[in-house]
Amino acid sequence: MKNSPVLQRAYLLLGANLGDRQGNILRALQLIGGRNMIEEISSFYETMPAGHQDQPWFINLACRIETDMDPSDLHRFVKSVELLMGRDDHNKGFPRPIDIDVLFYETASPLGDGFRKTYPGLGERAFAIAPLAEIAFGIIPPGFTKNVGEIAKEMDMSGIRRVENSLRLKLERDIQQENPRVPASLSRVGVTGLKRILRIENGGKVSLFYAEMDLFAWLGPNQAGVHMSRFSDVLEDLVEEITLEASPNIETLAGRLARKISLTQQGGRSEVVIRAKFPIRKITPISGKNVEELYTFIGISACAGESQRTAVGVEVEGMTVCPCAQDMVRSHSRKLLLGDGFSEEETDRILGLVPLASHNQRGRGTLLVGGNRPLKAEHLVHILEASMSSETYELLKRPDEFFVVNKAHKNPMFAEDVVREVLRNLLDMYPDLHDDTFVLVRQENLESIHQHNAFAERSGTLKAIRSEIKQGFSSVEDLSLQEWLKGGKDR
Ligand code: PH2
Ligand code: MG
Repeated sequence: MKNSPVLQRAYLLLGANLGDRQGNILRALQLIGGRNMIEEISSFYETMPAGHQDQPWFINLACRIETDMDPSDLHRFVKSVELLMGRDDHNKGFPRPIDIDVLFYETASPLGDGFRKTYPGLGERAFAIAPLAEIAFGIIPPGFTKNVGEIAKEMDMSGIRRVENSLRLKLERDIQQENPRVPASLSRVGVTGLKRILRIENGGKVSLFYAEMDLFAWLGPNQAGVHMSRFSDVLEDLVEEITLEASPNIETLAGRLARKISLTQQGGRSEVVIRAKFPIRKITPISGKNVEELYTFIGISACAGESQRTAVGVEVEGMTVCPCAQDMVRSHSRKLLLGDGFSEEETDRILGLVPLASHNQRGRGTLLVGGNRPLKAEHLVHILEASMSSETYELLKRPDEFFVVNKAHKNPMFAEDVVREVLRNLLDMYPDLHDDTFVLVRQENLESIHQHNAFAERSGTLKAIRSEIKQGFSSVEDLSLQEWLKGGKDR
């Protein structure tokens, strides 16, 4: 196929009056889109057959494509789609599962007049002009002096009906509003793993981020499902908001979504969790290379009527070295050194100088902070990284690798140690965080000598955590994230 070096805009008309007419047109669009960019499509139109009247009504639809094919190639291509869809070309002018016509090319081409021809009879065919007017209102087809909109206005449209909400079914009853067979309320109902691209605005600049989100509502004992028509409306609205409107950060976005869900569920409880990937620039420790690492930022918000609670957090991977294995290595080395004739004093000096082996692993840390004082997720990343045996890097030159291994082995930590270190670092770096602030710290070490992971977690208010760390009081309070989210009074 000889392809034009420039992309051309062309308009096509699709028609079907046999079989699943809309289905056939959608299938044809799929096939056309496999070789061309489909830029816009019209609604479906149900149209009276022109020409032979004794055949079923057609469904017609117009589309604009961007193509690198010249008119004769495009013509051959659309015929091949028709054949692929099972059309036999013997009974021209009679019922067919699909018919595709190239109406005209929009742009004048440097490649000659071949591009400036219009489908014969376009000016008399209401079934083509009606859908075309939707997507090419102001365009003057080659050979015409009026634009498509003007042609449409002067045309008899009596045999043309736009298909309304063609793919929607009218619900006879709202099944979700009926009483459930078992009248138990459900704590959380909704969708999980919804994938979206977020727009985050920072300093006037909008950036795109990949995110996954979970959206929930509480369900009363007399409701079979979340108010379904409304909940799907919510989700559609949410999608709009998420994909089109920029937010300053993900916790603000989570807060907005939670409020919206709650409103549409008559002020009932809602919860939104967003996990998005954000890049942060780092510099490798020795070679000083600029690298970009991906971190997971977390925004969580729960709403019930007027009350709302929102938390921001991060999930960060770093490295931990096992203190207890290192201790055994130290004892073993001590025995070897003493056995080889080194004195007690020399042995202690040596063991204090040289790095000691242990097993090490990737540690996955989570830090969530909830309350009225917004912290920046970027900062929480550094608190977590600073609280493990060593941070890790996606790209490491040899000397950097040594630095990381050596640093980690000088700083062995259990999962429990990491959680406590994070708490202390957070309190030290943000001394003026309010006592009501909620904190969750979790560390999961992906053990290299086991198949299982080591786990540690603390959640609660800073008031309780402070009183333990600063005053040595053992706290009875141990508040889970879910409990904290539910108890929201502050907005
Ligand atoms: N196509 C024809 C003949 N008649 N009538 C309607 N309503 N729609 C068509 O697409 C159509 C037609 C020849 O291709
Ligand atoms: Mg035709």
